[in-house]
Formats: sequence, C-alpha cells, structure tokens
Amino acid sequence: MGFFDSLKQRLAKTRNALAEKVESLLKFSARIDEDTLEELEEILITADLGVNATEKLISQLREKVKAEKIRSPEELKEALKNEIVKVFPDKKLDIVSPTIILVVGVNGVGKTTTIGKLAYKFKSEGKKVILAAADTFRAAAAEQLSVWGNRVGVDVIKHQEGADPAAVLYDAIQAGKARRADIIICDTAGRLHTKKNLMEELKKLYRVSEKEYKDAQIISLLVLDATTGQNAIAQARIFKEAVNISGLILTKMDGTAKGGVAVAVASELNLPVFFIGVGESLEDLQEFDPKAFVEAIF
Ligand SMILES: Nc1nc2c(ncn2[C@@H]2O[C@H](COP(=O)(O)OP(=O)(O)OP(=O)(O)O)[C@@H](O)[C@H]2O)c(=O)[nH]1
Ligand SMILES: [Mg+2]
Repeated sequence: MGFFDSLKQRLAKTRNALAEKVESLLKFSARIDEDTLEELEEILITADLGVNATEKLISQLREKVKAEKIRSPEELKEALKNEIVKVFPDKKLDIVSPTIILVVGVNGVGKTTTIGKLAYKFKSEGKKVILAAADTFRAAAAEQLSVWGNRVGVDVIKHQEGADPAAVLYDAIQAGKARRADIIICDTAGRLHTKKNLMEELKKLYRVSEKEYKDAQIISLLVLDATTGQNAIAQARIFKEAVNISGLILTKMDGTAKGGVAVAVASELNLPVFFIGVGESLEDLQEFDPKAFVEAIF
C-alpha cells in the first residue's frame, strides 16, 4: 500500500466524520448560499476543527464565494481544502547535528512510544541517536524507554526512580558528546497535578541543554493525544505559556474521529504539526504533510 492510501486508511474515522457529511451537504445544495455555509460550519465544528478555526475558515470561504463567484459544490469543497492547508504554519523540522529534542506532554499522550518511533526513524536515516530517560517520576518509565531503545538498537541513559531529570539529561549530553551522537531525545514526566513543578522541571531541562551543550540545536516537541479532541488545545496552551514549543506531534490519529483537532491546534496556537502517530508499532509515525492530510480526510 502506498503512503497516501495507508494514510487514508488510518484516518478513516476522521474521514467518515467529515467527508461523508460534507459530500451529502454539497450533493443537496443546488446553489451555494448562506445556508450552505452555515451547515458546513456546523459539520466542521462537530468534526473537532474547533469553533475559532471553523469561524475563520467559514468567513474566508464567504469572501471567496463572493469574490471568486463560487457557484458549484465542487469549487466550494476545493476552496475549503485550500483554506485548511493554509491554517498550518509552513515550517519544516530541520535536524542539524547535534540536536537535543525535548519531548513534552501530559500523562499517557504517547511520549515514550513516539520517542521509540522517532529513534527508529532517525536511526534508519543513518543518524546516531541517544535516549535520555528523564521521566524519573514513575519507576516503570525508564524501563519502558529501555525496551524501545533495545528494540531500535540505540543507547538509553537512565538513573534511579526519583532522580533529578536534569541530571539524567546532563549525563546523556556527556554521553552524546563522547559517542558523537547526532541526536539526543529526552523523555519527560507528564504529570499535570503538580503543574508548576512540571513546568519548572521542563525549564530546567532547557537550561541544562543550553548550558551544557552550546553547539547543539534545542528543539521541543509537544505531544498531544488526538482522541482527547478539544482538550488537546487547552493542554497545548498551558505548555506554550510556560516553555518554548517548536512544534507538535499528534498521536492516536488512527482509530479516532477527532483528527480534525489537528486543524484546531495549529490554528489556535500557530504551531506546526511535524508528525502524526497512526498506530502502536515502530513504523507508525508519519511526517505531517498538510496537503496529504486534507486529501486524506476529504
Ligand atoms: N493507537 C495508537 N496508540 C498509541 C499511539 N501512540 C501511543 N499510543 C499508545 O498510547 C499509550 C500511552 O503511550 P506512552 O508512550 O506510554 O505515553 P506517555 O506519554 O509516555 O505516558 P506517561 O509516561 O505515562 O506520561 C500506549 O498504550 C501506546 O501504545 C498511536 O499513534 N496510535
Ligand atoms: Mg512515558
């Protein structure tokens, strides 16, 4: 199966929530008028594109309908797809050597799994990767990262449970320098019930990165669970206020009808989506391409 067919298949639930409704709306709209736009607005909101992003899209469409004299449902659909693509900031993830990637996000969104997938991807591209098990909050966390490390065949730096996460990263940086690693990927704890401490901890990881590895590029990727829908936006806001976020990874896009939330978060937070998780195995991480995404869900 080609890349696009597989993407379409993985995003089938989102596609069902969106494409079918849009198709039937347009099929019964002999002409495009205000009612069509209002019904379209409702469909987009129900499909988790978010109220704000949807309102922006609809008002842009309304202008286009006027200015470009859009009459046919097909033209309207194409215009909608084009506007959605434009929502995503046009930024690419540029990995230079060496790079430290801090992977952040709340509990259970898929950080550790995504790190395994990223390590696999970078290693397949010929890069030397080291993982830092800086989620020292849970006993099993470092072990879980080690399992991924073994599976992929990359080194994992870990300490005891309860150790200082910054000390783990410090050691990983020393190991990275000594072993000439291209990329150090750092796992972090995601508990939000101690929100302030968590954010302070993440800031400390930034400081250690900057101070201990002056030559390295520092990237932070916020992992969001697509199945949480609009909740993901609230999470993204909290993280963006506290720390500098380079871009997003949306996980669990397979098996959810809420994939439209990608549009909502990109629009609300003006952040690029770099990857999407479409399953639980190593290969199930795809580089996010707004055009392919929009084609797959319509
Ligand atoms: N279907 C699907 N499941 C995923 C995906 N990404 C992660 N998961 C699952 O989500 C669950 C949680 O993943 P973890 O990687 O442990 O999440 P985490 O953010 O590290 O969790 P904490 O360490 O507890 O904060 C696991 O069961 C993963 O298999 C994905 O893209 N698709
Ligand atoms: Mg984890």
